[in-house]
Amino acid sequence: MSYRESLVLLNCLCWAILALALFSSAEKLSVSYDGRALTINGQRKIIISGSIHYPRSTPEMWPFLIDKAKEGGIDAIETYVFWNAHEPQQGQYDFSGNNDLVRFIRTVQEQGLYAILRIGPYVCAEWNYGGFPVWLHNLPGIEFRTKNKVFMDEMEKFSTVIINTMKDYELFASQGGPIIIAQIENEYGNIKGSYGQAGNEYVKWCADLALSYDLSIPWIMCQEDDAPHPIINTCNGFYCDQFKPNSKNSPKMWTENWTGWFKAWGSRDPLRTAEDLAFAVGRFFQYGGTLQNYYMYHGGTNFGRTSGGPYITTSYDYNAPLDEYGNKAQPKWGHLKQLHDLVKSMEEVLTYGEVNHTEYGHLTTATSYTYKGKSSCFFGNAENGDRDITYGNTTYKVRGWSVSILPDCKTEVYNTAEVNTQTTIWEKVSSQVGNFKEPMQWQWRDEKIEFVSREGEVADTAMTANRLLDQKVLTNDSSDYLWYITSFHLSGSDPLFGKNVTLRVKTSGHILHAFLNGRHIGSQHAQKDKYSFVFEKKISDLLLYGFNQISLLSATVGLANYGAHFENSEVGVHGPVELMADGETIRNLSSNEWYYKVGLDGEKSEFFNPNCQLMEPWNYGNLPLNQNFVWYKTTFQTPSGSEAVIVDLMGMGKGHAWVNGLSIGRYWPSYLSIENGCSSSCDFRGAYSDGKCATNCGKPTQRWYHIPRSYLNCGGENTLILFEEFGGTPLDIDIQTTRVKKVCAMPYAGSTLELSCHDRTISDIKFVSFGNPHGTCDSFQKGSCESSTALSVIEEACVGQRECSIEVSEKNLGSTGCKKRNRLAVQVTC
Ligand SMILES: *[C@@H]1O[C@H](CO)[C@@H](O)[C@H](O)[C@H]1NC(C)=O
Ligand SMILES: *[C@@H]1O[C@H](CO)[C@@H](O)[C@H](O)[C@H]1NC(C)=O
Ligand SMILES: *[C@@H]1O[C@H](CO)[C@@H](O)[C@H](O)[C@H]1NC(C)=O
Ligand SMILES: *[C@@H]1O[C@H](CO)[C@@H](O)[C@H](O)[C@H]1NC(C)=O
Ligand SMILES: *[C@@H]1O[C@H](CO)[C@@H](O)[C@H](O)[C@H]1NC(C)=O
Ligand SMILES: CC(=O)N[C@H]1CO[C@H](CO)[C@@H](O)[C@@H]1O
Repeated sequence: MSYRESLVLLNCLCWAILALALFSSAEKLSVSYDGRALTINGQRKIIISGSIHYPRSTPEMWPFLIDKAKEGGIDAIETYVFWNAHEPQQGQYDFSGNNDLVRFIRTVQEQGLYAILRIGPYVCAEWNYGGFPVWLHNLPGIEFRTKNKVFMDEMEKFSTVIINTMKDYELFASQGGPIIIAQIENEYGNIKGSYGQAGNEYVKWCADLALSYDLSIPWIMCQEDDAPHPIINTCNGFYCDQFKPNSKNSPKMWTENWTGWFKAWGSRDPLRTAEDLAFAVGRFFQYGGTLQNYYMYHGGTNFGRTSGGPYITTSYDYNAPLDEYGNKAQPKWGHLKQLHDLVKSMEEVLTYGEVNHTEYGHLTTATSYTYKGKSSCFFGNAENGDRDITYGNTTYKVRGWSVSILPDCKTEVYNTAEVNTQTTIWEKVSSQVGNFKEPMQWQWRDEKIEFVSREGEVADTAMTANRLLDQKVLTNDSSDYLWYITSFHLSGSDPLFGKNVTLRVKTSGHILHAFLNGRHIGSQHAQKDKYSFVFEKKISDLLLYGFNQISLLSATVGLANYGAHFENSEVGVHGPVELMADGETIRNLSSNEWYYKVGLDGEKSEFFNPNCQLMEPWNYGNLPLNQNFVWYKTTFQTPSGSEAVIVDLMGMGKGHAWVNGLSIGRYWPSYLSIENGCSSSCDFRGAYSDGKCATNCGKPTQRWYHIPRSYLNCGGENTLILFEEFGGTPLDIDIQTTRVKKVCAMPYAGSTLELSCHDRTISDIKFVSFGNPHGTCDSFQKGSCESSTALSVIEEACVGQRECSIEVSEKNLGSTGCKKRNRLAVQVTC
């Protein structure tokens, strides 16, 4: 190496070291709080946060989701930490793929957002078993979430692993990282009463544990009235405006603002309107709130066997501002963005200003914040009827169930009930549209039915016992499936012969498939909210002289995740198992010798893995239809483009689906949503509940399943494998993509019309009226007055464009001759 070269090298090295130093000396933040707000480097802050749970999407999706959150005015991304995802077996940790917590927090940091880390490690979250690993339950002497040494030792061990990992990567704000707040436990206040004094001591222990990590950032406990200082107690709910922290030195923070609701098999689709959600947020800031978090901002997908409940669906869309696939759910996303931008512009006056509430009766209140001679106002009306209020010398109309924001206390800039943002209607289109549509070619194989041989043997049994055992105790939840197998003898003179004999099985859920002497005799599943049931089947015709055998396959559909002592909720066949005749128990089989076998043969042999070499090949031809316990396999091409990919599983019963060996979750399109309680109209006014404005009555609870693009081979061929347990027809299965179909908007004069077809262009204007139009998307009607030039102006500005934007005014769109405030209605096709 010449002298010159070495100089250059030295130079490069120096730059590298300098760059490294710059990178690692990211600004260390001092995060604290006072009675008003969180403070960052001594400045009070308004923080608008949104929940995105990393395992409910993929690392490839994270940058896009977080970017859309940032664009939507979100300052912080909040996530739980999922213990059972990270420690599937005791002491064996997994931080790979969708579980890569460090990569997720770094992605948040790269976008310049803050992070809120809710460690729990109890998380609820409609996640399997509330985030606890099932092996934890099977440790001797354990009791969850109370002063129990076995539990506390494991909780401390796991929490420490997480904290140390975050510390090692310098992810706490005090180290220059994005994490500004951490949470210990979760909503314990809701259930603490059941644990007596031990519960109080446990809360104290949690607080001490959190503080012992010495992170120099604030800790929170949500729904925890007795959170010991300096831990901040925070509110979860649909509305938190009336919440008061337990110390006047703690700020008012809202950790879970439910943007919609989750869905269980059999539930309708929830709809929380943009107007009502914005109202709740507006009121929270009106009444002195300074940090709020959307639960969820992006709900995503319960891949694999991660959904809890029981009976939570694979989709965890949550009716959130970003839909399951990561698309903007409009108008919610945009209506909230406008609110965020406005509230953030008022940060100083809201966090430092003097507050003055003026009551007008009828739940109507004006609140002003005044700081350094500048005032900002909120006018809130929590009744359904519109109200006039006089403030200063002006009379304002405040619409029912709304909050108006006047950043200068004179001009109304935003009202939560007036949605100026576009409504986007998405559609799902077959990925084969335009090409020659080839039917999918299916292969298949049977699942093995387990039984006990005459020699009294069952291959590969986990154990035998003279009693019925709980399913999760035996499986540690390593599979949804557990076989309960037994046999009995009938002598020729047995009194059972000649009688009307019924097999009766009581199970704690969630699904039972019964076999007698190798024949399938029936299947039954629990109903939502009632998980134990009795299976009964007449079996006289199938009984044999001598040896008879019974195989019961029990399947779980997500383990309980909420409630005091939820970890003890029974699953599987707890009995009794009886042979009945004339209403009486003739034989009680509960304490027979039972053989237990964990999981399916196809799971053990990895039928779902297309790369696995199987002893017996898959079958072609004679495709079994509507037959249970069948594995199906097909291939499909990766759809071109970048839109979200989904599979339409209409026609299938219930089972599990894999793409290229990766689970896309349980499917159950044959489970219909309840018939009643949907209506075509929706009044956003009045308190939200999960039955309000619901849709999808009587239709499959979930028909479409998300296939993340990163699970697909670029431009290549992919394998879809299904395990069907009730019986279905795969012939209508279709690979589809999502795209924008049409866009509607109804902005008021004074706001801006913003239309976007996302990746597509605006091809056609279906409706325009500027004046006093009425109706909703697809049913807009002209009113009594309108401008004659609006259509041509909008055509000119929008057709052929991906997006367009026009100030809504008579100056731009022509005079209307209307007496009242003008409004524009537009519908375009993409
Ligand atoms: C389940 O977990 C417990 C606790 O770790 C362990 O002792 C037991 O062997 C496990 N059982 C199975 C079937 O893996
Ligand atoms: C609060 O606002 C009302 C209404 O504007 C006003 O009459 C009153 O003087 C204000 N009070 C204070 C302490 O500023
Ligand atoms: C209200 O009107 C009176 C009389 O016109 C005027 O003197 C006063 O300044 C006005 N007050 C406000 C707050 O605009
Ligand atoms: C058997 O039971 C069914 C109903 O459970 C009844 O309809 C039938 O008559 C019974 N047969 C005999 C032989 O008792
Ligand atoms: C059947 O046996 C189980 C377990 O031995 C027992 O708990 C149950 O009470 C018995 N049922 C009847 C009807 O005798
Ligand atoms: C009490 C309760 O159900 N808490 C839950 C509130 O929000 C979501 C439900 O969507 C859960 O994850 C919480 O823990």
